[in-house]
Amino acid sequence: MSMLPIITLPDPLLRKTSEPIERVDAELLKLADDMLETMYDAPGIGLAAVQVGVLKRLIVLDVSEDENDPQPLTLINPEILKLGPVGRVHEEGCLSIPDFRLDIERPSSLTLGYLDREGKPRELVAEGLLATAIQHEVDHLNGKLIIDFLSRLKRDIVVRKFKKAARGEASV
Ligand code: GNR
Ligand code: NI
Repeated sequence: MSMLPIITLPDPLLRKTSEPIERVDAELLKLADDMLETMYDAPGIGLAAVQVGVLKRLIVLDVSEDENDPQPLTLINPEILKLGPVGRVHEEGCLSIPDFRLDIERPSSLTLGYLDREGKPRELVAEGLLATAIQHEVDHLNGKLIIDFLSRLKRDIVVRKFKKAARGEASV
C-alpha cells in the first residue's frame, strides 16, 4: 500500500464532477486500499477519490470508534437512493480544507446503492455519523464542498485565505 497526497483548496479539481467506474479491477482496489491508508494516516473518517486527484466515483470510510476494531468501507459508484426526513447537525471538517470546521444540518439517515469490492450491487442503510460522512463524500464526487453551506460572503473569505496561503503568504 502507499500513501497518496491529498489535494486542498483552492485546487480546481475539487470542483469537478467525478466519473462513474466501469470496471472493478485490481487497479481500482489498489487505489481504494491506498485511499484507506491515506485516510487512516490523516487521520480522517472518509475520503473521496477526487481528494487524491482521481476523478472516479469511489469513496472509502471508517466511522468505527475503536481503532483496534477497524471497519473499512469501500463504496463504488455510490448513489443516495433515499434520504430520511429528520435533520442532524454535526460539526464537519474536510481534509481538503485544513483547520476549518462547520456545523452542518443534513438528513440523519439514508439508503445508499453502490458496488462492493467484488463489483456486486448492494444497498446500505446508514444513520448517525456514517450517514453524515456518506453525504459529505458523495458531495465531493459532485464537486461540492462544506464551504458551500456558507453564505457567499463567508465562503469567499475562506477561499481567499487558502488562495493567499497557496501563494506562500501569511494566511491572516
Ligand atoms: O475526516 C473527516 N471527518 C468528518 C467529520 C464530520 C463529517 C465529515 C467528515 S469527512 C472528513 C474527511 C474528508 O474530508 N472526507 O472527504
Ligand atoms: Ni471532505
